[in-house]
Amino acid sequence: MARFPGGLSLLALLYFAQWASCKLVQFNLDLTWEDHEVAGSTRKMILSNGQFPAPQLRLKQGDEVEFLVNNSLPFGTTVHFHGIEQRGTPWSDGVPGLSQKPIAPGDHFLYKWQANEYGAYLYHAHTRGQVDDGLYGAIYIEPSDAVEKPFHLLTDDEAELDAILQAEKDTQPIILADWRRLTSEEVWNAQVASGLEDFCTNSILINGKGSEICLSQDRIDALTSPALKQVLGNTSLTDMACLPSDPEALKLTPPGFRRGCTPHTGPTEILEVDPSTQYRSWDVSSMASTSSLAFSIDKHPVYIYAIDGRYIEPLRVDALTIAIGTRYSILVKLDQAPTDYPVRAANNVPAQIINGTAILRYKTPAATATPPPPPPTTTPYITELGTNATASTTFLNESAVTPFPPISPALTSHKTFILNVDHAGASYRWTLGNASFPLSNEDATPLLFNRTSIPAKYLITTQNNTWVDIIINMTSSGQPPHPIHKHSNKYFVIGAGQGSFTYASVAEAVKHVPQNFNFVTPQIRDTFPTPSAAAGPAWLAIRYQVVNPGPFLLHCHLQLHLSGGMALALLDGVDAWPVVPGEYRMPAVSSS
Ligand SMILES: *[C@@H]1O[C@H](CO)[C@@H](O)[C@H](O)[C@H]1NC(C)=O
Ligand SMILES: *[C@@H]1O[C@H](CO)[C@@H](O)[C@H](O)[C@H]1NC(C)=O
Ligand SMILES: *[C@@H]1O[C@H](CO)[C@@H](O)[C@H](O)[C@H]1NC(C)=O
Ligand SMILES: *[C@@H]1O[C@H](CO)[C@@H](O)[C@H](O)[C@H]1NC(C)=O
Ligand SMILES: *[C@@H]1O[C@H](CO)[C@@H](O)[C@H](O)[C@H]1NC(C)=O
Ligand SMILES: *[C@@H]1O[C@H](CO)[C@@H](O)[C@H](O)[C@H]1NC(C)=O
Ligand SMILES: *[C@@H]1O[C@H](CO)[C@@H](O)[C@H](O)[C@H]1NC(C)=O
Ligand SMILES: *[C@@H]1O[C@H](CO)[C@@H](O)[C@H](O)[C@H]1NC(C)=O
Ligand SMILES: *[C@@H]1O[C@H](CO)[C@@H](O)[C@H](O)[C@H]1NC(C)=O
Ligand SMILES: [Cu+2]
Repeated sequence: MARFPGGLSLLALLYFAQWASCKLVQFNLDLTWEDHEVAGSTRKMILSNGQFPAPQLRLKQGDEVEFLVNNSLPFGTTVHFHGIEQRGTPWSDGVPGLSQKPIAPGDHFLYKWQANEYGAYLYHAHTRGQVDDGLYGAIYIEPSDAVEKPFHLLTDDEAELDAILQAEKDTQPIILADWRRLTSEEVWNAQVASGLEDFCTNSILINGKGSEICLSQDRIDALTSPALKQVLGNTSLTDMACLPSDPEALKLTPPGFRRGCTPHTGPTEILEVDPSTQYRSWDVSSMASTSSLAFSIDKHPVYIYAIDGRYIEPLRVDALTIAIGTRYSILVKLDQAPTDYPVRAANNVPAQIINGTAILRYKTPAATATPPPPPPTTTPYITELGTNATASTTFLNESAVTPFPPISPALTSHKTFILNVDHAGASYRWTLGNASFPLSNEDATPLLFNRTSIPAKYLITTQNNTWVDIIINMTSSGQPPHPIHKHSNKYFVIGAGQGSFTYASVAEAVKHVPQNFNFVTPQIRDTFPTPSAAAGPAWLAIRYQVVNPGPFLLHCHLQLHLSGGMALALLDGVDAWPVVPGEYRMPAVSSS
C-alpha cells in the first residue's frame, strides 16, 4: 500500500475497467491516544495518523470507499461518516449499539460504502464524547459530470465562470470547533458528580488552531448584555466568560469546568490565497462540542453555493451561523488589497462569550522580497458575541435558502412522531421523545442484529418507502438551538416556529399556521438547528422518505446533549430489514 507523507495511506485502483470514473479508494486511519498541544496547552487526545484534525478524505461521486480504522486507543471507538447516506450499507454507519460493537482496543474495523452523493461531509468519532477528544476530519466528494451546477446564477461571464469552477474543484475545508483542556471523560465524570452541564470551552479552533484568551472581568462585564445582567442579578459571568453556577456544585468539578481561564498562545490558521485565481472556495463546517459559531471574513462577503453537500441558489451574505454538524460551501472573491484579513468565528449563544480568528492572506508575487504590508484595520462584520457589528451587516437568513434544483417532498405523510425536548432530572440530561437515551445503549447488541436489544421507548419504527414527519417540540424555555442530525438520507425542513406545537400532525398545523411551512422549496439537510427556545417553547418540523432500511440515529449534535440522551434510534424499513454480510457479523456481535 502506497504511503504518503503525513502517514496517510491511500490507494486508488480502477474498480471496474469499463467504469473509468468508478474507483475503489482505500483509506487507513490509525488512532492513537497521545499527549499533544492544541491552543497552547498539552493534554491527552486522539490523533489520526498522528494528526489533528484527521486527514481529509477526497473522493469523486460514485467512488467505492474502504476505510480501515486501526484502534490503538486505550478504549473502544467507532467512526461515523457524517451526512453519508450509507445506502445499502447500514453496517458502515459507525454507531455503537445500532450498527456495530465499539472497535476494541488493538482491533480494527473496515467500513465500506459508496459515495452516492456529491459535496462536503465530515467523519468523526461516534462513541461517547470522543469527538471532543479530536477525532474529526473532512470529506469532500467531487460531483459527477452529470450534476448541474448553480454558478450561472452568479455570472454569465465565461472567464469568471471558469474561475469559479476551478475554485470549486480546489475547494478546501475550514473546520470550526471549540476545545477544552479537559478530556471528554473528565467532562462527563464532572457532570455526573456535580449535576451541572459543561457548556464552556477554552478556545475556538479553526482547522485545529487557536489560543486560549482570558478577557479581563471589566471586558467581560462590558460585553454582558443588559438582558443577561438582569438574569445574573448580583453575580457576573465567570473568568471563562461563562454563565456562573451553584458554587457548592462547582466544587465537585475541576478547574476549566465553567471557570479557570489560563491564557495560552497557540498557532493561528493562515488561509493563503492567490488573487490571480479570482475566487477561492471553502467548505466551512463545525465540529464544535457546544458553541454555535457565527462566521465572517473581513471585507469579503461570501457566496454560499451549497449547504450540507447540496447546491443551493447562491446567496451573498456578510456573515452566517455555522451550527454544529452543518457544512456551508462558500466562494470568496479575491478582489481586495493584497494583505491579511481576519477570519472570525464567534459563539453566539449566551452561555459563553468566546471567539477565535484565522487569517486570510493574499499571496504576494515571490519576486518581491518586501515584507508584507501591515494588517489593515478592517471593520469586522461581526462582534465578539457573533452579532452584527454594523447596521449593514447581512446575515444568512435560512428561510431564504432555495435548493438547486428545488425538490418537493410528498405533500402528505404516513406517520407523525412528536418528540418532546426538555431537561430530564439533571441539567446535563435531556429527552428526545418519551425517554432520555442512555450511554449504556452504546454497549447493546447492535439493533442491526437484534431490533429489541434496546427498549422500545428509545426507538421509532417505520416501513420502507413511506414518508415520515418528525416534530422536534421544545417544551420549555432556556434551550439553545439544537442542531438536529439524522443519519442516512437527508430530510426536508418543512416548518418551524416559536410557541407551543399543540397540533396532532403537520396537516393540522398547516390549517392554523400555514405561514410557518414550506413544501415547495424546503431545505434538504442532514443537520439543521431548531429555532432557539431561549424565551419559550419552539418547534421544528422535518419530513423524510424511508428508502434505506436499517437502524439510524436521530440526535442533537451538541455533544453534551447527545451524551445526555437527546437521541432516538430510527428503525427504518423494518419490513425490508437488511441481511448483513458475513464479514460484518463477526466480530461485531462476538460478545454479549
Ligand atoms: C495497527 O496499529 C498497530 C500499532 O501501531 C500496528 O502494529 C498495526 O500494524 C496496525 N495495523 C494496521 C492494519 O494498520
Ligand atoms: C446576591 O443575591 C443573592 C440572592 O439573590 C443573595 O442571597 C446574596 O446575599 C447576594 N449577594 C450579595 C453580595 O449581595
Ligand atoms: C475575538 O474578537 C475580537 C474582536 O473582534 C478580537 O480582537 C480578538 O482577537 C478575537 N479573539 C481571538 C482569540 O481571536
Ligand atoms: C444590528 O442589526 C440590528 C437590526 O438590523 C440593528 O438594530 C443594530 O443597530 C445593528 N447593530 C449595530 C452595531 O449596528
Ligand atoms: C427571511 O426570508 C424569508 C423568506 O424569504 C422572509 O419572509 C423573511 O422576512 C426573512 N427574514 C428576515 C429577518 O429577513
Ligand atoms: C410516547 O408515548 C406516547 C404515549 O404512550 C406514544 O403515543 C408515543 O408513540 C410515544 N413516542 C415515541 C417516540 O415513542
Ligand atoms: C434480542 O435482545 C433482547 C433484549 O436483550 C433479548 O431478550 C432477545 O433474546 C434477543 N434476541 C435474540 C434473537 O438474540
Ligand atoms: C409540545 O410542546 C407543548 C409545549 O410547548 C405542549 O403543550 C404539547 O403538548 C407538546 N406536544 C406533545 C404532542 O406532547
Ligand atoms: C426501500 O424503498 C426504496 C424506495 O422505494 C427502494 O428504492 C428500496 O429498494 C427499498 N428497499 C428494500 C430493501 O426493499
Ligand atoms: Cu441539543
